[in-house]
Amino acid sequence: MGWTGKHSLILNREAGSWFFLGELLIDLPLPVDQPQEEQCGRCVACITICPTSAIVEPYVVDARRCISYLTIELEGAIPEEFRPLIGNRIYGCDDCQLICPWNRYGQLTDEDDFSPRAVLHAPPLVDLFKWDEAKFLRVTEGSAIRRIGHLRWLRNIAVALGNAPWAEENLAALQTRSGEHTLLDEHIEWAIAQQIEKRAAQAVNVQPAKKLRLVRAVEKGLPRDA
Ligand code: B12
Ligand code: SF4
Ligand code: SF4
Repeated sequence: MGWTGKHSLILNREAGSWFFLGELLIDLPLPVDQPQEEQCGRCVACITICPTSAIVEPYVVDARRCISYLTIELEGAIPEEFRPLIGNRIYGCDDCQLICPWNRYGQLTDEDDFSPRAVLHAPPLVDLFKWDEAKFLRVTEGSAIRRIGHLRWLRNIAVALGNAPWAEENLAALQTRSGEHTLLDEHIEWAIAQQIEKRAAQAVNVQPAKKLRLVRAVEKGLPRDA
């Protein structure tokens, strides 16, 4: 089927890593195929691009550092050291796959359910933060996002708002949800402090080098996903 890439995901020559792994239990005697050779070679792009240095050595991911774990699986507070590194990723992360040269060969599926939903395609964070639970459940019906629930959804957006460039509307949005839940409050307070700090410094939004490199790689190698 493929080989294990240094990011620990399975890579296939034709599909890269953009596929789901599934399992069928059947009683038909199928021919046994040959294992594929490792074809990462000397590339270490996934390791160096990872925003939180979660790929601690080739083929080894420290799940506790992975943004996918922090934004999807973790139920409690996101450790403070990772919050600034999460940027605006509010549900999972694909950076180690976006940088991978093998994903240039992946084809788009005809399955409509895998296409971005219009309402979730690059909406402003402040709009997402306004959704009440009923709207969150309605919009994410049939999507994996629904699994994290409204509270974790708001927690993640609060962190992203804290990481956003200074804007009065970001601060206002954060303040409107203050006092709703202790876990959310902890992240809102952190985010408000970030926003106020940026306002005070009148900071210019300097994009971190890793982010600029990833944007260049996606524009060149994966223009479809740019
Ligand atoms: C736990 C998990 C995570 C954790 C930990 C990931 C990690 N790298 O350790 C977290 C939350 C961090 C995570 C993140 C992501 N994940 Co994930 N995750 C899983 C999940 C649910 C279970 C994997 C697992 O640990 N199983 C338990 C172990 C014990 O079993 P195993 O891995 O199958 O290994 C067995 C055999 O393969 C074999 N084996 C494995 N290694 C070796 C080595 C030797 C020497 C031997 C002899 C045997 C052997 O023995 C093991 C025991 O039976 C799988 C889905 C699934 N059900 O498998 C998806 C899965 C691995 N994730 C997937 C994806 C896409 C992601 C993300 C990109 C999600 C995102 N967009 O945010 C990120 C990528 C992060 C990364 N670089 O790994 C895909 C990978 C697709 C692919 N092409 O490989 C999977 C397969 C889901 C799917 N069905 O498509 N994930
Ligand atoms: S999914 Fe993101 S945070 Fe997790 S290992 Fe890949 S690049 Fe790192
Ligand atoms: S980015 Fe490079 S090292 Fe990482 S999985 Fe892809 S080919 Fe392998």
